[in-house]
Amino acid sequence: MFSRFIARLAVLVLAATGLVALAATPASAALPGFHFVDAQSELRGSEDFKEVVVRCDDGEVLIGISYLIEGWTRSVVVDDMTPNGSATTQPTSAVLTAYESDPTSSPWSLIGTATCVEPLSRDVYVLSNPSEHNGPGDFHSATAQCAIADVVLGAGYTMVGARGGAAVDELLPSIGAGPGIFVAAYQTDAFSGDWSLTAYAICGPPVSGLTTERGASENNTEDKSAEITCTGDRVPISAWWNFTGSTGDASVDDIFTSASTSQMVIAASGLDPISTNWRFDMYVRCASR
Ligand SMILES: [Ca+2]
Ligand SMILES: [Ca+2]
Ligand SMILES: [Ca+2]
Repeated sequence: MFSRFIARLAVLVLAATGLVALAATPASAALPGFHFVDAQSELRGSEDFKEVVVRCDDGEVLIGISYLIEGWTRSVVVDDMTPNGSATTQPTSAVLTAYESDPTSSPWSLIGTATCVEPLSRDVYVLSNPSEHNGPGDFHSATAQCAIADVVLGAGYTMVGARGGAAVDELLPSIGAGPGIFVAAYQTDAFSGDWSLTAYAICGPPVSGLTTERGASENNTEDKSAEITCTGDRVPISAWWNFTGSTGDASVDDIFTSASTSQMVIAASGLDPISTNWRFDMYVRCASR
């Protein structure tokens, strides 16, 4: 009698545990529903400006932004990769724009990619901050910080007034107090007008397996790429870079994302011929799927 009772109790407990586990599965998964969404600019000719909006599916949250310039890349710069969302609204889409840094008659287009997941254990939010110095100048930089208990999942930036005249030299996790994003841009060719740069940090709760992996490209005068593979069951959610030696003469053409290979590739090219060696460091945010 007693043993039958225990056995029955055990079955009931198992059943209850099973129900709890089933109900908890979406929230406890590291990155529930993780996938990439791509969208291509409608304009794909030689127009000097392209824009594309990339949206996560209904009910999903955006945690990372990347892009690919298709076609002619040597004189194209991505001017904006701006998430929507705010300190109180979860991001769900991003606007990407690109300009020709020098006129070309070659066709090109812009493909934006969003890293999308189902809602995490706490809300994802976006904090932004403009550069301290907005106006003329060769160089602008900006930092956006997340709350100390949270982590940076992704990043974005917006330039105003450069219109192809400036390229992002660094977009990487900030070094300093708390999690954040640092972005810096140089003029590609000197211009006298006012321009500004704003940093966006896509912030959220710590997710399991989260690391920042680091790699580096070769150091030479050629166009180049570098790749980082996330280890184990982990996937890349965002990729960042830091050029050395190019000071606005090189820019990132592509941030390839591949969920199947867990790899991210960054490809960069000279906007104008560069006669001295240049390179970039690469950073990828990896997290358990
Ligand atoms: Ca053109
Ligand atoms: Ca812009
Ligand atoms: Ca140029």
